[in-house]
Amino acid sequence: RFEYAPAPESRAIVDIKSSYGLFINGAFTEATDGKPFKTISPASEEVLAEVSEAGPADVDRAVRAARKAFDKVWGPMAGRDRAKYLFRIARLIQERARELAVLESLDNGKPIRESRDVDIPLVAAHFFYYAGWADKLEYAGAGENPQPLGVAGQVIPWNFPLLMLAWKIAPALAAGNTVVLKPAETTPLTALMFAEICQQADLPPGVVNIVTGAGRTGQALVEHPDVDKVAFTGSTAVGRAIAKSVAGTNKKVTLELGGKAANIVFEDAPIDQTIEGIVNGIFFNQGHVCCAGSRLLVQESVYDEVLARLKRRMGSLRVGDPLDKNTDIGAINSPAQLAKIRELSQVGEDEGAERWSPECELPPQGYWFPPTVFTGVSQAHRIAREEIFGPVLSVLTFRTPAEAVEKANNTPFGLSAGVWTDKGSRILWMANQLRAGVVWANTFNRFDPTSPFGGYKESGYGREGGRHGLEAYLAH
Ligand code: TXE
Repeated sequence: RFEYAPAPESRAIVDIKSSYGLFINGAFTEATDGKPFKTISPASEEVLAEVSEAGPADVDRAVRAARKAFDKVWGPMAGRDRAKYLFRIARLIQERARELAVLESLDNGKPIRESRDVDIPLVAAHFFYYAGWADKLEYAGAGENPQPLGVAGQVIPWNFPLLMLAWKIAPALAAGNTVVLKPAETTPLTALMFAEICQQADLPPGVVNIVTGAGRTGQALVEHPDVDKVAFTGSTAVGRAIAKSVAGTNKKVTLELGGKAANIVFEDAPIDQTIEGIVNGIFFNQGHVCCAGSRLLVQESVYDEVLARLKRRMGSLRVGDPLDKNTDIGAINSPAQLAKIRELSQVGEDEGAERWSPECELPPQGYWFPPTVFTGVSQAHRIAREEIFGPVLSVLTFRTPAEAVEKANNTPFGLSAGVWTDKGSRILWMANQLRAGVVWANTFNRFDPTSPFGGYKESGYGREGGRHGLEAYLAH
């Protein structure tokens, strides 16, 4: 089927150390009160490295370092000087892009084509974009004399490890804050390589601190009394717990939580583009995407055609080695996530929906799930309501635009939606009716540092990206 097969990307280009400490005050240091843990490649189950777990005392050290850097160096620094560091970081990310892409694919399991062409270029773009803001905050609508908040405690998930770091760190630093960031326990390695990049860029010690560990470390960070701002991306359950734990304090909070986006196909949609958009919407990054188009709403008149073409396209998706440049769907990030995807898929069958996957051979080692579509799904089914966070699509139908809106909005979430139609007026009408932070028209999963991103309802609050993302780190 494939005439040209480029050689897989080589893992030899990245130098992974056998163990990593925490990055505090500009240096790597041993944890004083936590046990090391292992991070593995989900595609091979090979141990990649041992990583320190930060306990409360380590988190406290990191927050103190960030406070000192904020008071003495970064807060008082002129915006144009902060910009220089951010531009330097952005350029170093570009220089080390290939290493970062390979490391991201190894630790996360995502296809190299995505880490190389999407994740890492967007990471650099975020730093370039916010570098440009650092010396312009007094102007351009950011209010009069805006001030940084202080120390930001940031907790990120495993689905876009370095990109979520960039979404958090770039605006925080541009606005004059210092940060303590906790990457997810299954994907800490690119954050630690980013720490090396901070050293290479001569970033003043304490401006960026990386504390690795699991939920306990994250909790110690968000609950630390000297943290001024909490930024979290992850599950709705943990987001709720964080909101409760900071209630009654002066901490500012932004939460970016789950989603169950509707991808809505009208009968006049451009069909080839639409099929690609549906596939990209749910199978990009193994479906580990908070804004994934996991509910496909198809107008009844084109249902048969859309389904037949979608299945044919799914049959050509290649599942396998993340470092193979032909791979479309990589490994599921962890056994826990695989168990969740399997469980919800079983629930879908038990509730009476019809499950279909193309024939596809999965590698013997590692964590894998085939591209899957459920038809005959009703709105009450759990697979139409709960975030599966895997390569699993639920298909529903509608007859009228009003019915499409009603079904699309019938969810506790409100992060994103997609509309496929030839009619410009319908796009505008739908965008106004849909209760979602982002509405894509004739495209899906498109990200840009200039565009704000964030949710309605249980998808959280606050916006990241653009000027809005900067405001989340400023006081007036
Ligand atoms: O999330 P957690 P998990 C959804 C998705 C997925 C489900 C579970 O549906 O299947 O959540 O994923 C840290 N205080 N999303 O279990 O636990 C944790 O260490 C502070 C959607 O991985 O929320 C990690 O760094 N921090 C989502 C981060 O929170 C805590 C992306 C996210 O992990 C903590 C990820 C605590 N008490 C999962 N407990 C999206 N919006 O993109 C855990 N953490």
